[in-house]
Amino acid sequence: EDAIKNYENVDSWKTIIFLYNAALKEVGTKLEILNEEFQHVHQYNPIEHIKTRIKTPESIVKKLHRYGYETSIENMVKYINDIAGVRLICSFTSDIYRLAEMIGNQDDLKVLSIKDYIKNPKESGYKSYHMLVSVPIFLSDGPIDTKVEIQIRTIAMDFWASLEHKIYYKFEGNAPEHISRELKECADMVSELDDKMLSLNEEILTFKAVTEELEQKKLEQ
Ligand code: 0O2
Repeated sequence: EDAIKNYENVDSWKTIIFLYNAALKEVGTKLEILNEEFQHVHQYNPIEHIKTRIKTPESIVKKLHRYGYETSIENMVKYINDIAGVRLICSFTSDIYRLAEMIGNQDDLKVLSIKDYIKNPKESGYKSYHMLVSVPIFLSDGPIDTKVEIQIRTIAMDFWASLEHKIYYKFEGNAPEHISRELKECADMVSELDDKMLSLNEEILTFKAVTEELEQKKLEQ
């Protein structure tokens, strides 16, 4: 309710784009800093890379239409949650949950909703962790809470999602049965790959920790 009230002054497409761009910058910078801090403390980057995007006007109008709403600034702001989108690509599934926790702990971000499509994948096989947050954008006459959708996924999940997205659009949502089936098989392979990479990495980390401990002991002798 509050967030919607804050948008009362938002009356033009230009203002909307300005606001959502500002929100993308805020959240993008925030995540970069968290990633750098993590590197500084743990010598490890949970984020492989960050992508940001503003949804195109065509895509916004299409989504409003799909939801059964008329095209208006008010409806856009109210019903389209992913006008501003940040995608965080990680190496391992464990990074996703680590990042989600870090984001949840930021006092200036309000987590509005979470969709865990990793624990509960979509029909299509889609996997990703979605967080809808709002960030206050401080304008000259006060702050405006602005929504940003954060999608967190592994490199493998991202590879799958971008291919599936292309195919989905090519066939306008009606891909031949065998393509959907094979895409689902690929989604299972992606999960298997992610699980294997994670356990391999854990083994490497344990090995590294043991070797370092031995080295340390040798030095102390
Ligand atoms: P596009 O073309 O990527 O922009 P909401 O109103 O937010 O509650 P919504 O938007 O369906 O409902 O939320 P959800 O489920 O979090 O999905 C938002 C976005 O996730 C989608 O945006 C896609 O980018 C991505 N996504 C969801 N399901 C799939 C899928 O099956 N395959 C792929 N490749 N991506 C998916 P848009 O606006 O639907 O599409």
